[in-house]
Amino acid sequence: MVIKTAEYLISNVDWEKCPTPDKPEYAFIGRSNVGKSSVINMLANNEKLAKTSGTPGKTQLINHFLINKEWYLVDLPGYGFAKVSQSQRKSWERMIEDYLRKRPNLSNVFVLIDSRHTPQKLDIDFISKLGEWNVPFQIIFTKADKNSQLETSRNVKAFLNKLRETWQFLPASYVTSAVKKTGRDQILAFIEEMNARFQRIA
Ligand SMILES: Nc1nc2c(ncn2[C@@H]2O[C@H](COP(=O)(O)OP(=O)(O)OP(=O)(O)O)[C@@H](O)[C@H]2O)c(=O)[nH]1
Ligand SMILES: [Mg+2]
Repeated sequence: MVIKTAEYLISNVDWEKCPTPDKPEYAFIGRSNVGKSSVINMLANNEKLAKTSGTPGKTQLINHFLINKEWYLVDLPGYGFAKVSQSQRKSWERMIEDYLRKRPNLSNVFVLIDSRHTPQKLDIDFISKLGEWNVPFQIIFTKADKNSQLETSRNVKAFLNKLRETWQFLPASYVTSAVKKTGRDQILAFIEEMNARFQRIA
């Protein structure tokens, strides 16, 4: 898919104030600093679209971007960021849960996992929640350029094996590097397919 236009639309704390749900939507979630905003920029081919930062906790709201005037990319705050108050964490969790469970045009959630690490309980638990909530998702392994291919594939395998302990069928997964633009074409191909499906249903 060719990206012709990518524009920032709006930031919200409230799912009900998000743009009219008349277009297919793809949200990106994962631990703080895992690379959500960077993957969005890679897909949109625009380094400046979503704000990235070396300091975790950069993205704090539900941010909508309109791509090719046809579909939405959504940047979400990360989970597992230690340096926030208990009450702020609770309100983020509520905001994200409401958004994920109630947004009617959410075609898929991409859960981002840092490919440099062995499986983390926080990520596995979050994925279990998505299952409980019946939210469709796929997995994006990030920052593959930071490790050797061998190390990356070892971590990817370990993570998927961990998921197999509780999931009968595994979702699709992608290995990405925002720096090298690895995985971009595969993710965009999936989005294109889902967009076509959305048009048929609508
Ligand atoms: N080498 C490398 N660095 C990356 C990659 N993706 C992200 N980064 C770096 O990781 C840091 C965090 O990236 P962000 O995209 O801001 O992460 P985020 O998940 O949006 O973070 P929060 O909004 O704080 O939750 C930044 O310094 C990025 O430049 C990648 O594929 N390769
Ligand atoms: Mg971010």
